[in-house]
Amino acid sequence: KIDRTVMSWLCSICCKQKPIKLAMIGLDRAGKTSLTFLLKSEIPVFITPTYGFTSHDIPMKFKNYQISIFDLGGSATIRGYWDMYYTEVHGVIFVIDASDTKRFDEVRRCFQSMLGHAALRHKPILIICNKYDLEQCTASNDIALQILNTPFDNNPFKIIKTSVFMETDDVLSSGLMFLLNYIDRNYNLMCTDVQTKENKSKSLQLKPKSITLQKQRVQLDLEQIDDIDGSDHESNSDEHPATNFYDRPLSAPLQYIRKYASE
Ligand SMILES: Nc1nc2c(ncn2[C@@H]2O[C@H](COP(=O)(O)OP(=O)(O)OP(=O)(O)O)[C@@H](O)[C@H]2O)c(=O)[nH]1
Ligand SMILES: [Mg+2]
Repeated sequence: KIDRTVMSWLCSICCKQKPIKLAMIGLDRAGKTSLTFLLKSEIPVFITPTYGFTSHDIPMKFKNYQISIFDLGGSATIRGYWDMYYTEVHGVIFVIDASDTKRFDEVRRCFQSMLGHAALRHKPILIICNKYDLEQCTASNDIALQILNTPFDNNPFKIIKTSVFMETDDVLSSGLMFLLNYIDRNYNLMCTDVQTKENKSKSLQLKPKSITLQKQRVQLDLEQIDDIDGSDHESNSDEHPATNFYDRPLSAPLQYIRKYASE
C-alpha cells in the first residue's frame, strides 16, 4: 500500500506538465490571430481584430510541457498593455506584415521598445514576416535590415517568413521549435526569473494599471463608435462577410485583462 502511495506521489510530481507561455505581438492586422490558429492546427476563418488578449493552449506534444500563447491585440491603444505580459512569458513571437511597407517605421518603433524592456532580456524572440503570398511583400533579409536594424545582444532570435494562405506550416513549426528548444534548455534559469518578476509585478505594477483599464475601455468604445463611419481597421470587412461591427465580442477580452490584472 505504501508503495502505491509513494508511486502516485512520485507520478504526480513527475507527470505534472510544466508551462511554457509565449506572447504573440505585433501591429494590428499583422496576422497574429490567424497564425495562432494555424499553430493550433485550426483553419483561421472569420478572424476579427483582437481587443485585449486571448489565451490559447497549443495542443502539440513537446516533452513534458503545456504550451500556451497569449495573442495580444496590436492596435495602438492596446500596445501599452503588452508589457504586462513580458514578465511571465518565456518567449515572444513578433509578427510583421511584410507587405505593408508604409508601416515599417511603426513596426521598428514597437520592436525597439519591446527589446528595451528589461523583463524580456535573454528571452528568445521568433520574428515572423507574414503575408508572403502578397506581391508587394518585402524580402525577410530586407526587413531584417530595415526594421530590425538593432543589436540583438540580449536575445536569441530567428526570422522566418510565412503566409496563412500558403503551405508554410513546416516553417512555422520550425520557428516554434526554435523557441521551445531554447526555453527547454534554459527552463530552470528562466522560470526562477519569470516567477520572481511575476510576483513583483503582481504586487507593484498591476494594480495602478488595472485602474486605468476602465478608462481605456471607454476610450476604445468611443473610437469604435467613430469607426462606424469607416475606420481603416474595419475596412477589411469584405474579408469577413459573416462578421461586422455589431456581432463582434467587443468587451470580453478586455474583461479578461481586468480579471487577469486583479489576480
Ligand atoms: N494575404 C494575407 N492575409 C493575411 C495573412 N495573415 C493574415 N491575413 C489577414 O490579415 C487580416 C488581419 O489578420 P489578424 O490575424 O486578425 O491580425 P492580428 O495581427 O491578429 O490583428 P489585431 O488582432 O488587430 O492585432 C485578416 O483579414 C487576415 O485574413 C497572410 O498571410 N496573407
Ligand atoms: Mg488578433
